[in-house]
Amino acid sequence: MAQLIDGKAIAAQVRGEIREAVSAWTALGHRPPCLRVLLVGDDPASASYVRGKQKAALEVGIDADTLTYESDISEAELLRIIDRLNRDAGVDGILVQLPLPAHIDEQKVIYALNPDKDVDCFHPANVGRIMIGEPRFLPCTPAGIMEMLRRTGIETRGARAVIVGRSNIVGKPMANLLLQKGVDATVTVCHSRTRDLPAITRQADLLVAAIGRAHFITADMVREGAAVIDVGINRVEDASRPRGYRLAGDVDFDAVREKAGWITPVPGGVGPMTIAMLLQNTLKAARRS
Ligand code: BQF
Repeated sequence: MAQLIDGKAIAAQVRGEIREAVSAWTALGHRPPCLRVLLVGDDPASASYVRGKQKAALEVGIDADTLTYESDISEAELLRIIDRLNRDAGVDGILVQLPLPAHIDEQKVIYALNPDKDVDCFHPANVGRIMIGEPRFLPCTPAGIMEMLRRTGIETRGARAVIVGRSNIVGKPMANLLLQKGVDATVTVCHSRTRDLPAITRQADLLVAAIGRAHFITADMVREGAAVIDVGINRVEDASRPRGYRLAGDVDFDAVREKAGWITPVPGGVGPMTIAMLLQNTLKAARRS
């Protein structure tokens, strides 16, 4: 039976430490770290994530505000807003909530961010810095997973890590962090075209599931005693819930927990750690400026 990795509790501890660090920073006479979140359109999931981020930021003493725009805002207008925030010395961190409406080129928006204020760590300059082992910011979800592993005492040195999913937000940066000197995992990245996926995932001491399909990782794909990290946030129909759905990860939790050594739940696993790392990046941005 796997040990549960309580991301919610670990994230609360990390937020407490950040709160102390923010307090020490302002005690030196600095203004509080300042985060501006840009939310475009009315996607309920995005709005909910943004509310959570702003609330968490305010609670640690970060000056956080969300700027919301109609879904028909032009790309040019959004770029002008980013340019204004880029040049505002009172703003440390800028987060553009993704996805953006189809008529806006996300890549163009990411390139427009001042890399010094890019607290999501999506700008190519920041992505490149991670690859060469000189990170400025760390990508929030992969960094949250690393912090969880460290605080749980899960060994990565020499471990066989298998990541399922190759997104720019999770899979690829996760591979890079696990490859860093001192972390020292041996990394395999799998995806939808991987041949005989179960044979590869069964080799994993550390399995990171970032596929985006509920219950995709089944018990037969997991090595006995492996650490299983579930990044998935999927809505599955559940008539017994008030909203008619519940959240499920990419891992078949009930079956896999019988076989794994450690496992993260959904909700309450990776998600809260992601938010804690956003706060850490914002504090980092303030200290650097
Ligand atoms: C939890 C996200 C897919 C697409 C865009 C806490 C979050 C989620 C879950 C959260 C996510 C997922 C975020 C829990 C931010 C993580 O208690 O389990 C927090 O807010 N996340 C996002 O901003 O955009 C996404 C997933």
